[in-house]
Amino acid sequence: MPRLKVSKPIPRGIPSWLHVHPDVAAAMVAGEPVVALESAVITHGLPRPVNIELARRVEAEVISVGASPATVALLSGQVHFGISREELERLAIETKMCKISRRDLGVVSAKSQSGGTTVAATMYVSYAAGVQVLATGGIGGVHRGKTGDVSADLLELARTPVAVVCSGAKAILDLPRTLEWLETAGVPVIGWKTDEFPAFFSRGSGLPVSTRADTAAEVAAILSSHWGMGLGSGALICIPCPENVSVPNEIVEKALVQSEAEAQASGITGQNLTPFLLSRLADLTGGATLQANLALLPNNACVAAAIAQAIT
Ligand code: PSU
Ligand code: MN
Repeated sequence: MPRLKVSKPIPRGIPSWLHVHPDVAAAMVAGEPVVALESAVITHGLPRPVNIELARRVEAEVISVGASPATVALLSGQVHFGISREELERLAIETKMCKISRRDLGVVSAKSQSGGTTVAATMYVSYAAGVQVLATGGIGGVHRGKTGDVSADLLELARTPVAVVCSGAKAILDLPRTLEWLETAGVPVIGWKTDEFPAFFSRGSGLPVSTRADTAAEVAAILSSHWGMGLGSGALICIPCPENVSVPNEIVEKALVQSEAEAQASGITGQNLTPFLLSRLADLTGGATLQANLALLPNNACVAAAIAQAIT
C-alpha cells in the first residue's frame, strides 16, 4: 500500500495556552496516532454514573486499537489535550461544569472555570494540537422549527481541517437542512460502509451521504486529497449505530415529538435544549436511546483510531 501523506494543519509548535498530557505528547513526538475526544457528552450528554464508565471505555477502545486518546476539556481555566484518570473523574462527577463551545473557550479560561468541550471547541483545540481525527457520538446541526438554532459544530466543520467521526447528527435535528448546510460549507460527508446518512440512534435516515468509504485507508486517501489541495474545511465520517442496539426511526420520532413539546412548554432553548431532549428521549424509550448512545460511542472511537493510524 502506498504511504499516504496528509499535510499537517499546524506547522508551528504547541501553543502556550494548551496543556498536552505527557502520554499524548510522547505519542505525538513518536509519530504515533492520536484521537481527540470531546467531553460535553461526559458533562452534559449522559447521566451519572454511566458517563464516567463510558468515558473510560471510549479511551480504552482507542488504546486497544493502538492509538492514544486525548480527551479535551477545561479544568480550572486550563485547556487540556488529554487528561489523567483523576481529571476524567472530576469532569464526570463534579456538578457546575460548563458546556463549552467555540465562543466559550476564552471566557471559561479567563474565569478559571471547568467544563466539557463540544465538537466545535474540541475541533479547534485538536487543530491547535496538530491532531486531525476526533471521535464523538453525534454532531450538532440545524434544529427543527423556526428557532434559528444552528450548532457551532457546523461552522467549525466549515473552517477547521479536522475529521469528525460520528454517527451523523443527533436525531433531534432537522437532518435534511443539516446536510444542506454541510454541502454549502464544503464539508465532505463520508458514509462508513454505508450510502445513507445515519440518524444517530437509528442506522439510516433515507438521506444520502456525499460519498462512501469501506476502509480506513480509503478515508485517509480522501482526507489526504481534500487537505492536500488546501481545502480548509473539516470532514465528517458517519458510522451507523451498531445493529443490535439501534432504535427504529418511528420510535425515536414519536418520543421526539413529545420531548420537543415539553421543551417548548418549559421554555427550554439554546445550549440547554440538547441535554434536555437526550435525557427525555432516554426516559420515553425505556432507556433504548441511552443504550444505543453507549454502544455507538466506543464503536466510533474504534474506527477513529483506525483512521488515525491510516493517516499517520
Ligand atoms: N452527542 C450526544 N450527546 C451530546 C452531544 C453529542 O450524544 O451531548 C454534544 C456534542 O458535544 C455536540 C453538542 O458537539 O452536543 C452540540 O450541542 P449544540 O447543539 O448546543 O451545539
Ligand atoms: Mn444550539
